[in-house]
Amino acid sequence: MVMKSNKPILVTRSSMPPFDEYTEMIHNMWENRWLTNMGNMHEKLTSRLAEEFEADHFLLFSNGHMALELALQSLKLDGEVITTPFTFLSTTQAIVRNGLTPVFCDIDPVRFTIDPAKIEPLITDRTCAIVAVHVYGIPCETDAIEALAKKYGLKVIYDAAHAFQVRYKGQNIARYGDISMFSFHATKVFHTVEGGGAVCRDFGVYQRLSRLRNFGFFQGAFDGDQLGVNAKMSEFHAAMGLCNLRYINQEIQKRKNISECYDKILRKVKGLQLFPDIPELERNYAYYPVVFLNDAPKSRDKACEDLQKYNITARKYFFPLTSTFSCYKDLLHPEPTPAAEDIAGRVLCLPLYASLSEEEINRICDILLN
Ligand code: T4K
Repeated sequence: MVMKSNKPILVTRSSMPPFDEYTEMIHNMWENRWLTNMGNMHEKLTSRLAEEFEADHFLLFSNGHMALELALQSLKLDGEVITTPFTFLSTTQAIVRNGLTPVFCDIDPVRFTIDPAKIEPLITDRTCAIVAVHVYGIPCETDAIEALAKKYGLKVIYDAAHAFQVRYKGQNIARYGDISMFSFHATKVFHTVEGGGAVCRDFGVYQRLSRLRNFGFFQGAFDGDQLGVNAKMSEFHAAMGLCNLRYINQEIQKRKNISECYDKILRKVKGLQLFPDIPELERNYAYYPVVFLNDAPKSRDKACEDLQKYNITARKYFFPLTSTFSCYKDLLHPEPTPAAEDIAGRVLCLPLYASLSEEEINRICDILLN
């Protein structure tokens, strides 16, 4: 019999650096009073992450959403953007808030990312870009996407919110596309409490994006033709990032161990589809998605409810599809995306964070197996 615990298990739990390391890191700020606007911590984290992403042009942001929204703006796009509905609502909102029209493309049911074979029929003379998502840290089929982009002269923006430290086909995931955007939210593998980043291929785009982030200023000078906002990261957030970076390899190793514990038990269960096997992928173990193959959506919803009875919260990331949100009812008329709809009705993300114990994993699996 599975025992109910008083200690709730949530879908994730932020990892924290040692308290003293963080206070040491911010100590000087009580002396110098430099708290934001690209201070010392901000500059250090920018250069550490540029190294991490193997990027020439990298910018920090106040959060991942602003990085994505401004990234799209910096590319001066107009018209239709082909994208996935199987994502967090930020992806679609960033497109719509830029005055662009999202055209929803179906996903690959094994990989959960946009299906390149379904992109080409959606391309029209209004199409300007593809916004693809490395959902759960699973890389999109970058070669096929970028071949299409080249053929039709489209920009490619990757929402890599979940993909920190993922490597694919021998290179850092950040090196794909015109821009790759990352989230450093508290729920992510690497976090700055709130925060985000963008890697740009082109220096001109980087300059524009930098201006958009800070009211139109670039390297201290105001460029009047570029209206910007305030999407800067503060020194306190950057300091958290610098501390967390020290532990990122341990963090990913612990998540790997936990994922392997789940795999060992759940791989034997018929009717469950687990994380896809993708050649040339180095994972970051950001999420543990499980797809219930039988009797959807009842079996997924039942599993979720049963776990909740034991104080365990799993999450239906990403249900419902963003194309179905009521805010788009009068604005968009999406074509059906049956594979995405099917997966959204069957998927459940199980708890995954560095301090999850083996005993807790066994308990979660026992409830699912029962
Ligand atoms: N693109 C994609 C594909 C994304 O998934 C996201 C964000 C973005 C873009 C935009 O990036 P950001 O602007 O957020 O940087 C969470 C996150 O807020 C969001 O960052 C994330 N994706 C999304 C998938 O998940 P919720 O509504 O599920 O979060 P919440 O508050 O329910 O938290 C989930 C669990 O995390 C809690 O049960 C406990 C734990 N938690 C949460 C917080 C806030 C902590 O341990 N510490 C915390 O501080 O959205």
